[in-house]
Amino acid sequence: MPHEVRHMAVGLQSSGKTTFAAALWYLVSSQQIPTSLKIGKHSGDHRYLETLANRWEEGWQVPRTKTLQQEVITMNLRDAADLTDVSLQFADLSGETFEKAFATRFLSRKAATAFEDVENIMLFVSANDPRDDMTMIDYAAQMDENVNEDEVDEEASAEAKFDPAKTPRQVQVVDFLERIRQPPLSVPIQRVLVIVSAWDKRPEHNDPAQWVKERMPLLDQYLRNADVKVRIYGVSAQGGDLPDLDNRPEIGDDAGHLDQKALLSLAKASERIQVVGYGADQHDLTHPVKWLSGLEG
Ligand SMILES: Nc1nc2c(ncn2[C@@H]2O[C@H](COP(=O)(O)OP(=O)(O)O)[C@@H](O)[C@H]2O)c(=O)[nH]1
Ligand SMILES: [Mg+2]
Repeated sequence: MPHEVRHMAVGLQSSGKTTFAAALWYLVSSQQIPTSLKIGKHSGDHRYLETLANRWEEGWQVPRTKTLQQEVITMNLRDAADLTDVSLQFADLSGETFEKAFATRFLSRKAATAFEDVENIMLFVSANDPRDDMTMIDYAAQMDENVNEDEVDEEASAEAKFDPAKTPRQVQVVDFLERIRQPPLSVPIQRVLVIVSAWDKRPEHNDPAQWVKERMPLLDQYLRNADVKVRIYGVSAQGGDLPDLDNRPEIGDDAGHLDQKALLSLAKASERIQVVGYGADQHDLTHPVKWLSGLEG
């Protein structure tokens, strides 16, 4: 009997989820190169995924305009040998619902329902994000010139209101993971798959686990002690920097075009994809998903 496992892919805005979904859909539907998991049973409406995959194939960023965005993406994959169906859902953590939940400790029933029957979590963070967990004092210590104490506006900082959106990303992400594992949601997570996206922006060392340790030490500590199985992959789903079709740069302005030409010149678009970690084939985005599904030895 085939059985089904359900995963939820989560991450703050711009952490690379939609691009991953577009590249994954292209990869499994084009079947240009062998993959660990195959395209799954047909269910639901795939038009949105097809739009994304077409945009991706043509060498543009995935659509970011509101009218071209869908809140939740679902796709089905399949492990042929095991007869296991894998259902993968993608959801944005920021935006109204989750940002509010972080500050108010209140989550809407609709948002909570999305996590029913979810087994494992795929968490996106981006190697392209600048650090956001420093304060002015941290910065001052890094600057060559000393900051004049008199110039620090004590009153302004005392009056500043708490803005949940300014909470460092790793704090929001750790809080989110812990919150869904605890009652009342009590999602019985056994595996967490961390995808460090935009891995083409990686540091010299090419070690995704090391990147998390250096750049998101709180998340790193949490995962080490959370009593879940963890894997950290580096993924470049785009292969490099691409322009945005809905916000096209002026003709002659080369910014944003940087890697488009080189990426489009590859014979198979699937070969733009780069996956790093745990012996995954270079372009096999399904390798981490197979592990998340408990289908790897
Ligand atoms: N350089 C590079 N940029 C990427 C990659 N994947 C995504 N991005 C960029 O990161 C930004 C956010 O990606 P998106 O998939 O929309 O993130 P989402 O909000 O989590 O769905 C976009 O500007 C993408 O073009 C990648 O592999 N390499
Ligand atoms: Mg998105």
